[in-house]
Amino acid sequence: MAGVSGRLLRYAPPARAVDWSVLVCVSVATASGLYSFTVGSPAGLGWLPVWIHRVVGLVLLVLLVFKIARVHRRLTDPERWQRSTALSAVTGVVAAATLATGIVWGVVGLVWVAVWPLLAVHVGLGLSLVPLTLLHMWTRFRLPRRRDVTGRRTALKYFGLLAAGGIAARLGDGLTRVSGAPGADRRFTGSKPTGGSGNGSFPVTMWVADDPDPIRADEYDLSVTGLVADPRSYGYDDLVGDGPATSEEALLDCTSGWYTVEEWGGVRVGALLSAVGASEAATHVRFVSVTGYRWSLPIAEARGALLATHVGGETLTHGHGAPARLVAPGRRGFQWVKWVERIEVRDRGDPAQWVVTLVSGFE
Ligand SMILES: Nc1nc2c(c(=O)[nH]1)N[C@H]1C(S)=C(S)[C@@H](COP(=O)(O)O)O[C@H]1N2
Ligand SMILES: [Mo]
Repeated sequence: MAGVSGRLLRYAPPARAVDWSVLVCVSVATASGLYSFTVGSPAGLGWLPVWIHRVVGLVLLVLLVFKIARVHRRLTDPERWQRSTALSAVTGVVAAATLATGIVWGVVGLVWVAVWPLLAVHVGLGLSLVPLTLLHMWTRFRLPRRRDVTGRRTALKYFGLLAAGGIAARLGDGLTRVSGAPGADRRFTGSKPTGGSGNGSFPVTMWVADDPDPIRADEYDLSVTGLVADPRSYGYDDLVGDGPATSEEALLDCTSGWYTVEEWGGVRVGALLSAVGASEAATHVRFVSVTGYRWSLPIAEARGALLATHVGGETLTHGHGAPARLVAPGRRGFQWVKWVERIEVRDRGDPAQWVVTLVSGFE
């Protein structure tokens, strides 16, 4: 082992540079991972955050190998244990598990670990890695010195690291595609198809804590209010009549790592807004669930969205948001508000929605 780690370390940047690079990579990976949750379409630079996330993850893998090559004797030799060693070991294990779940996620099809999709496990591990890394650095704090970050050899090593990360990401892509591994049909977001159509073909997914009682169709009341000439409320039969007025194929992509393409039936939100006479001053439309969960869309986008009562020709089940849920093509699943009871026409966006979706269902 000593020989192997010695040889490996010849390619490593200086020790402190590796340590600080780990912190930078963990930060960039966390930011790009979280940011990628908000991206629904690869257009523009939509593909970029996920791509950065994968490259940084692979760089982190190499840094971690360098790091273990350097410190493994401190971990395996009881005489060298310090008070901070346990924390260091836990941080290392969580880092390895985060990388492993991320890589397995990329290569293998949709996998569940008990009730959690593997990607959710990866996200949980990754988020706990942030405080662990900070604490770990705190217990062993060393400022980087000038000679750790300058010099041609160090620059070359860094360039090599980044290039290796980019090439590994590319190679991994190519290999999964050529080998026909189940992971090959992922979207640019990383999400995998669930297959089939209708209520039974995709998982019932709550973002955090929502769990309302089923809403009876004959007690359902949808209000359309706000900056409108003529606020109205609709019963289930007003919305559906003899069947859904419109239908549209749209792709639901959940941040827990799956997607499904379904034929959604319902009412065009634009039709509802015309019926109430939305004001010229309106800029946004907010969709509010019985649980308080809510999301806003710019009004032009909202007009094209669907308030869906049906999926794959079937009446929506309670779990999927019956009597009616938002279908917002091009948006990520968490924005597709279920159990919608209020549509509010407004003249501003709603930054608080980012917090509300995390805490709704707790009261
Ligand atoms: N009110 C409410 N709407 C919600 C959620 C929720 O927890 N509460 N979960 C969202 C998430 S994270 C996703 S991916 C989709 C999932 O829809 P499904 O349960 O029909 O698969 O609904 C979204 N709408
Ligand atoms: Mo989701």
